[in-house]
Amino acid sequence: MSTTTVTEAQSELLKLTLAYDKEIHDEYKYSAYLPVYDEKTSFPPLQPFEFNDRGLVANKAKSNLLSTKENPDLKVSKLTPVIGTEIRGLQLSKLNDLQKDELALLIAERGVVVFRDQDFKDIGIEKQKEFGRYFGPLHIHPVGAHVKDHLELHNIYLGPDNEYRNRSKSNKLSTIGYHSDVSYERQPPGITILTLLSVPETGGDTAWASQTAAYARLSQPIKSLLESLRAEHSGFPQAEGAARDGKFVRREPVKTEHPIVRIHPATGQKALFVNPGFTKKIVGLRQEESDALLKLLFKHISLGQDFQVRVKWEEGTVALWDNRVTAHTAISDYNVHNPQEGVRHGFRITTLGDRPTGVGGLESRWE
Ligand SMILES: O=C(O)CCC(=O)C(=O)O
Ligand SMILES: [Fe+2]
Repeated sequence: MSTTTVTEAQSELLKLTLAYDKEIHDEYKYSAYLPVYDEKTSFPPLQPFEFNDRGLVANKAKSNLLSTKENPDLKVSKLTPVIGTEIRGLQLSKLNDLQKDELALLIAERGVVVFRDQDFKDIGIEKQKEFGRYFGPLHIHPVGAHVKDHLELHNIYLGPDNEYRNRSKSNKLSTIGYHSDVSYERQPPGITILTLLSVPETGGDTAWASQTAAYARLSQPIKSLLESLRAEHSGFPQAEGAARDGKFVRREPVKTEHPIVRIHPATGQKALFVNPGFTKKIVGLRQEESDALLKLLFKHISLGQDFQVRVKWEEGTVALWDNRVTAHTAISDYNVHNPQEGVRHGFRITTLGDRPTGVGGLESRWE
């Protein structure tokens, strides 16, 4: 991987590492979105804030968002019975507030909503951020690459000039790693908006698992047990790994104990809130008990193809998911060194949500 550190001699010293090879992106339309690391700006711990879920005030029938009378071009289809809806004929960039409220509810109900043929990638970074902010404050990733001058745009990039996203997978049997985005945060993300700018001809799909269905499938005794427990989600391994790899850690890592069964504020649905990416142990159990129970749940989430959906990206696709009711994984099955398979590049806008609440008011807590 060739990365260069350029120190720009401007009024202030800006230390910026380019995480791509300039030469192979000469003619790239989205070169302003290529991955970089600001190695100067650091952030204090995230502070509590009051979160208003837009889905709470939405019209349940979604008559503004999904009206075919108003919009005869609209095509809405369920990708599977349990999770995932695909929408064609509607531009995210043109939605009014009532429609956005209904969209927030639809995402909560369906887990992930995939919009095709979008102009979202071309509306400019300020408008992209403004769209995200409607749903919640934007998260700045503690260690990830981002878009130059916009730390809120977390970079997704895998190409011949930067294989860093696959580093931890090189000694693994597969690239699958189900997670809920940065679930270690005190008020972890609600809606994530992922836009791809460059899509391999084939490969590089994303998969989501429904955590409401995963919860619903469990037997009553296991449900009852889990509803009384919290699990620890940790940002430490990610931050320590990044530091080991010479990356800048812009916010100190945290650990948070979240209820294992979480209630979505807008739908009232219960969902499992543990994931193999960030959940380290179940609080209050013996080590072997915690290990066994987490292993059971991670296997359940990862193997449940009958409550998962796999989406193939197209030019113009934008996917929006609710991290409170889903887990997801990138599928890095293509050969980045084959020019026919190409580069996969995009950006993620991640909105923060509520402090998780479980059954009987069981709340997240931390030291
Ligand atoms: O690239 C993808 O398909 C998903 C990436 C992802 O999970 C993430 O950045 O959170
Ligand atoms: Fe993710």
